[in-house]
Amino acid sequence: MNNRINFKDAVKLYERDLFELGELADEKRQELHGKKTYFNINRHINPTNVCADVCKFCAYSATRKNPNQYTMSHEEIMKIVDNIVAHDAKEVHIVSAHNPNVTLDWYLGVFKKIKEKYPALHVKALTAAEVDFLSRHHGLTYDEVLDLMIENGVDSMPGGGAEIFDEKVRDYICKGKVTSDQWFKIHRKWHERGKKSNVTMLFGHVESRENRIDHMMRIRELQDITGGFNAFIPLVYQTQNNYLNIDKPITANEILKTYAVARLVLDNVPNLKAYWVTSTVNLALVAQEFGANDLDGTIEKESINSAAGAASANGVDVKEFTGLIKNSGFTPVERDSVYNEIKVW
Ligand code: V47
Repeated sequence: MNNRINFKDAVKLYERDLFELGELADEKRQELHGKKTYFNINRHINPTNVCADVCKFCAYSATRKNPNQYTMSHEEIMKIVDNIVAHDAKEVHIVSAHNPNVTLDWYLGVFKKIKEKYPALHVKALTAAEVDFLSRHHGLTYDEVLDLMIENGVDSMPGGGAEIFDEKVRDYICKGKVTSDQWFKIHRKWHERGKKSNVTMLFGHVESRENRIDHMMRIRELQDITGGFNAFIPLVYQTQNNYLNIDKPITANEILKTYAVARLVLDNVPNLKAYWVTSTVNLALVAQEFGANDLDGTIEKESINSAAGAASANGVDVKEFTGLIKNSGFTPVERDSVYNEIKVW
């Protein structure tokens, strides 16, 4: 592509006035999606918080500041799934900590149970960090883990575990976890199997603007090759109950600039998700004018970010959510997990 934004110019975008930058990103957003804002009816399930890794930003892991360990049984998970299907959910998003005390079948067998009972329910599960953990812990190659995921009914992979790809920052915030190269290797292999995934970026902690741009550039590079990323999801760092000890939270101005810059730099990733869990619903609504065209979903329950202070423990009501999108001048469009449109609300 000829008029691609290079690293230096991307960093310079941050120096622009917020509203000027927003207009540029909005132009791109409108070109791609008009006034449509996508969301889905989904439920997050986090089946265990027992973790072998020690990420400094994490408040969810039970082995850190949270003494309340839990590991759900397949029956408990299925009960939740039965309930959400009865309430019209189209997607279940299953992400766990890295639990060394459970079997591989505990991780994978539940997907098979879900698929056998509800073939139409989309299973988005296992981050690249979990794939790497399962591969190390059970002596399997990435290929073997990914094939097992498909055999057991995983439809797509979430974008977690990306954090910040810069190796120095990564070493500081989550040493020992999946490396950046491994993260990309796993997603590349997944895309080569004809499958889709997302990609996140955890920002607003110790990283610099340059680190964020570097993160986006690495994503753009793989996307040029595979085209397998559906959405880019900047996750705003939540400050509570963890070991990073950031006393100055990121400003709304910098968050909105980051969405806008992402919309402009990631010219080959179709969707930019303002994940309301970490940005707040209010800022996610504003982000619609700064490049974001997706607000994730109703979620119902979420444990990872809410442990660190996000107000997401109980999700949002779909009527209220779509009403807010409409009142902010956009069209709420319910989508499935791979962005087929289901219903205009
Ligand atoms: O990878 C952990 C992040 C992620 C904190 O693919 C934190 O559709 C903020 O990946 N502050 C898991 N974030 C969530 C995730 C996700 C969420 C929504 C949609 C999708 C998708 C993926 O949560 C982890 C980590 O980066 N996280 N601690 C924290 N203190």
